Amino acid sequence: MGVMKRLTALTIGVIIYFQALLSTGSPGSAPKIRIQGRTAFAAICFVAFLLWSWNFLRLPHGNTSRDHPIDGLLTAASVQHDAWLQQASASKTLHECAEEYRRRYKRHPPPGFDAWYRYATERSSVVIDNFDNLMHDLQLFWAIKPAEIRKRTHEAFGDWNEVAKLSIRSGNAEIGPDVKPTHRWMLDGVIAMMRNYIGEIPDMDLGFNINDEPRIAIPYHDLQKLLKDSTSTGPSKGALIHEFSKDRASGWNYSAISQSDGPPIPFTDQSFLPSFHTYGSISCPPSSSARQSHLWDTRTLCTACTAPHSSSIFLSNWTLSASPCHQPDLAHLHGFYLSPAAFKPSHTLYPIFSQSKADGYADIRYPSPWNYIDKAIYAPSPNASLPSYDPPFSQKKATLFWRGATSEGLSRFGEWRGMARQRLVHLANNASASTRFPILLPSPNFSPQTKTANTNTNKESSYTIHSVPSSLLPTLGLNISSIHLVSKIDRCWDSDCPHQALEFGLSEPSDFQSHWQHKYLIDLDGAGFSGRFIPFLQSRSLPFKVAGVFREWWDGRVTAWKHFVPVDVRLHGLWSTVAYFHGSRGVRGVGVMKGRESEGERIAEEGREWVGKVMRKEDMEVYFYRLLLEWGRLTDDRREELGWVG
Ligand SMILES: *[C@@H]1O[C@H](CO)[C@@H](O)[C@H](O)[C@H]1NC(C)=O
Ligand SMILES: *[C@@H]1O[C@H](CO)[C@@H](O)[C@H](O)[C@H]1NC(C)=O
Ligand SMILES: *[C@@H]1O[C@H](CO)[C@@H](O)[C@H](O)[C@H]1NC(C)=O
Ligand SMILES: *[C@@H]1O[C@H](CO)[C@@H](O)[C@H](O)[C@H]1NC(C)=O
Ligand SMILES: CC(=O)N[C@H]1CO[C@H](CO)[C@@H](O)[C@@H]1O
Repeated sequence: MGVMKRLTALTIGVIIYFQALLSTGSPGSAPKIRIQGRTAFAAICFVAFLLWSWNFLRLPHGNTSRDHPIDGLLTAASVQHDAWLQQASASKTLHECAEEYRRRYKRHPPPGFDAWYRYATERSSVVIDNFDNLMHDLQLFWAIKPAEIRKRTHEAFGDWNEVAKLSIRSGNAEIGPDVKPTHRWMLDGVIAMMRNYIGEIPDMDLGFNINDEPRIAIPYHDLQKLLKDSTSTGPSKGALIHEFSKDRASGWNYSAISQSDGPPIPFTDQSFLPSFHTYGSISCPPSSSARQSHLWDTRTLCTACTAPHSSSIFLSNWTLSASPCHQPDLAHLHGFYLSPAAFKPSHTLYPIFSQSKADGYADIRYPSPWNYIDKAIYAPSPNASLPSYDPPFSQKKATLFWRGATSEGLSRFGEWRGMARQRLVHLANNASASTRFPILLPSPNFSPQTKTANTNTNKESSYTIHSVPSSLLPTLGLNISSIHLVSKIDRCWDSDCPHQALEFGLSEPSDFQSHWQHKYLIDLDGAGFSGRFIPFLQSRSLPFKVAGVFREWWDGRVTAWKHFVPVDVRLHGLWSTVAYFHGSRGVRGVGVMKGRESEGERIAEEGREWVGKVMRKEDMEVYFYRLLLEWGRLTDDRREELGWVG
């Protein structure tokens, strides 16, 4: 398998040039892919040749595999999901749940754990044991004294800092004075999410990141020290205090906190600057390829970057695909790393609550109010003759659908060429005829023609990666995408605006509820958390989620290949993934593949059912409630003695 993977990867690296978008052109030059005269002539001859005969495809350009790797990924995903569910929801009583907590996290549960448990079980929370995301996000703060955490919380507030203050005192929440009206919804959503249990939350202040982009990236050596200092060896044995300290409010009284000369400014403004090497990969080991290689040839696919999290050209490990450490090329593949639109980060561990973060960041994730207060909802019409109706999968249009804006980052010097959204739109609409895509199709020797001649076909039928020029995609039946930017080109300066408009063309905005007409929906993160992924999961359509860089509170609750289809941010396996579900008509009997529609429908339905169990508003409340209890303990001067033992 290892050898095969490597061979396949090598071949793909040589044959595809889909990343051409990001490697050509310089500021001011025409934004089209420039093809030199001779190359163009050769390309035309080449395509003509291909159209005349499918022979090219008969030459296996990659290695073959007996089964389609996605078959294996689907099976593995079911196993993975079952295992996850079992450990996430094992406890049946409060006592078991507390024991499991101690076993997992090597501490006693925080005060108020019993009330939290009641709240969660009354709302039928399936997930009762696994809050690893939350615990992971909070871990480092055990290395900092509570008074220091409170001081840093205070220092982080402010209009310029783009951190909004929320104070909880005696069961009431109050929004700080600096919050911009445009971001008030976020804090209103936060308060709504805690209103049922706010009486149980101890007095404290919280700092919410009003930007989409995460804020805190700790350099590797500092991170190792924090990790070392924060590790618990086991629940304390001594006498425990079962309630939060009574006088907590005074701990948040900042006039008592000594200040250095002038107000400290914890953040620096790094908007519009490349961020991968300064922040994105700074927490990776110095020996990792992300820290070592700064230059990248963007014309070729970095197969060393994809191999660890891929099976053939398909994404096989969702968790690992988020890690920047083995992916130096990410620096050029996402707007957040190329030129973030609003980015005020810090290398110091400030406590910042964010709606999502990139792997390696130390923000504290909480469920996005965007979803909680219905900023984007799944609300199909019950009337089957309206476009907002959500029909059964088989009755939907066979379309791979995406609409969005260029909001991933701000483009000044042609950075847009590397941004994932722009690359997707280019790939779907504007790939030059000679751009070739790797598509795994049945091997020529085992084409249906051969099969008819030789009815005794054995199970050896294998798949080969074919290098298919974009001009042949429609012939295969893969011209099913409807992928466009809408309204206007956002977040650009000077000539980067008209250049993008010229390259992409723009379509009319569409009603969010009209998504459900389509079988395949693409979700591609922009500047931060995805507002639409939960509605996509709720629908009967099949979400294709591009593994961009951001991860949210729910990571792990839904499983890639079980509840949604993951796609590598480089997009090199996109068409082959589409072909798996949609099938390929082939050319002259070669490359024919029956689409696994029923698998697509099954994933869509399983995702729909599952999201209704673990990503409901109630689940967001339960997650946030537990997060706030943990945070209450972390900021309590007597935190080492606090604990719930029952
Ligand atoms: C995926 O990657 C993670 C992180 O490296 C690892 O712990 C996990 O075992 C991997 N999963 C599979 C199925 O290989
Ligand atoms: C459904 O929508 C169609 C088209 O607008 C309309 O003619 C019809 O009356 C609607 N049916 C119901 C039950 O509302
Ligand atoms: C796309 O495929 C359909 C058949 O499914 C065909 O009729 C149509 O002409 C194709 N469109 C393009 C742009 O090739
Ligand atoms: C790219 O495709 C879009 C949509 O088909 C079109 O409007 C635009 O003009 C194309 N761009 C170029 C440079 O051909
Ligand atoms: C065409 C090709 O490269 N085939 C190779 C596929 O991989 C096996 C080993 O797994 C090699 O033996 C083949 O030569």
